[in-house]
Amino acid sequence: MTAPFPAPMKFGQDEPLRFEGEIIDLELIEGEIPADLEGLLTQAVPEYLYPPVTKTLFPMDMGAGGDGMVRAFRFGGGKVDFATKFVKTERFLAQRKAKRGLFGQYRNPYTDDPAAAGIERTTANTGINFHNGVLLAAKEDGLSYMVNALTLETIGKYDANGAITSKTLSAHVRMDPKTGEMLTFGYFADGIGSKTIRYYVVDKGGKVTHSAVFQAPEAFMVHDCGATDNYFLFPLMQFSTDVERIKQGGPFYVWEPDAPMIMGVIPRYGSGDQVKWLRGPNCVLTHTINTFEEDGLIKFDVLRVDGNCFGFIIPDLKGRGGLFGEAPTRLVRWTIDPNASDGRITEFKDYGPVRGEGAHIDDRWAGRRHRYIWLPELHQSTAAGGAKSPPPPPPPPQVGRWPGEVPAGGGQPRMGNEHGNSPTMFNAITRIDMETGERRQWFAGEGVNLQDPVFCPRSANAPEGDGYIVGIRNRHGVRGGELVILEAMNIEKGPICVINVPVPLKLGIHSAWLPGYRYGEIRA
Ligand code: V55
Ligand code: FE
Repeated sequence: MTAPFPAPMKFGQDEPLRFEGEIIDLELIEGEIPADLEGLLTQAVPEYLYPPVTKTLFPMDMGAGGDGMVRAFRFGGGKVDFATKFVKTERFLAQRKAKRGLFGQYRNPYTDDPAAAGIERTTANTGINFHNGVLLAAKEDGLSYMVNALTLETIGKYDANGAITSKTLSAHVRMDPKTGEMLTFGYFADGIGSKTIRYYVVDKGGKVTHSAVFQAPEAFMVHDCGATDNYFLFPLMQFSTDVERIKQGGPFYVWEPDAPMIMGVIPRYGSGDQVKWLRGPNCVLTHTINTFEEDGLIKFDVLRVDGNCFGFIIPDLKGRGGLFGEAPTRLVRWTIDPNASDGRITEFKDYGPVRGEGAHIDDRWAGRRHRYIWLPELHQSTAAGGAKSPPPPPPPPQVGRWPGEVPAGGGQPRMGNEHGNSPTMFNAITRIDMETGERRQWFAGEGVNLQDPVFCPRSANAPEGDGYIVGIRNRHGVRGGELVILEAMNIEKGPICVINVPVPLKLGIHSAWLPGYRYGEIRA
């Protein structure tokens, strides 16, 4: 039997489940599954096979440390099937064989059991992307794993037949819908805290056709990226690591509140000596929404956070964190001049305040001017201080040597928001028209959480935005979930279909949609 999971890891939606399985033909609760909704919704989900071997826990251990699972819903013919399977990483296989936990804190090999020495510890729990016929399940601290999109069986580690020499590969990549290329990179590419970035262009058939290596100005997190016809962009996020600190059991990342925004720009097929590091104001950029070029200038749509966007999982060294959605956040379109002589970024169009993260576009518009975005948000009435805001939970005990650390035996982790341990990150979704600024929102209701909903085009050639939004809805205190389907252009009308998923659906990370018209590309 497994050692017990630490008490703080067992709240509500976070409870360890550890099951693999499938449900054929889910039950309809309301409405009808549109006959033209055909494709595969996939999501990367952290789910510890065994509890981490650590006496203390950080919020990152709780939210981002688990073994990777791939969760999938396959739509077609007015029906939907469900499946969930662990990615069979080296780490997973070693623990399954040992029948116990071998790995310690989030991205911290110095806290592992001696029996874990030499075993690749990356979890494939963050990003999911489809390229060259396979799903790539990724965690940015190691190589990605290839997963069969039909069976969810793990194929093996992904290094493009040895062409990828980086030790790490990002969870966020960029796909070029025009060429079928995947543009990807690894940071900390030569080890934890290294400034080395390795950048790769992989063609439609899986061959690495270009690569570059260079040094970043700071050893910061490079969680996401951007691509246009002629450039690739590396926005640094102001979170730093320190090998000495993690050797002592400290948190992997801390926020650097005084560092400016730093954006790397390299010609798409450029060499390492052509990379430029442009500086912007003191703000943090979250996930890339889209990037494109006009008149030689790069447009970069992203949320701008004047504060710590990850305060709920990464405090600064003084322990200053923040609740989810607390730091002032605005939707902006930056203008970036890749030839700017002063190396500065100052200009942006401001679309106003938002309380969300992880917007999706119609992916067919990646890299060119798009009109619509769909942004998961925390509805104003339920936000901190809002009319329907429940009383905040008691403050977490300040124990341990490091900000955010709690004993594995008890106490309350510093994660989530005013709703406490089963975090409502999003309970609304907003469609924003980037031409007119118009916003339309659907509020999913009290006591629910929406997980990373994605856009699904109606057909290969449908106009931009013509299709559906599909997402998972959790209800606090209910050990099960639902799929909700909305008309993408009319989300304010609410779901046209609700589907019962009679098993708990713990909080996953990123989702992706593989349209049915691309099924022919799937490789076994
Ligand atoms: C994020 C998530 C991670 C991670 C680093 O979305 C950053 C932010 C789920 O893991 O390791
Ligand atoms: Fe991410």
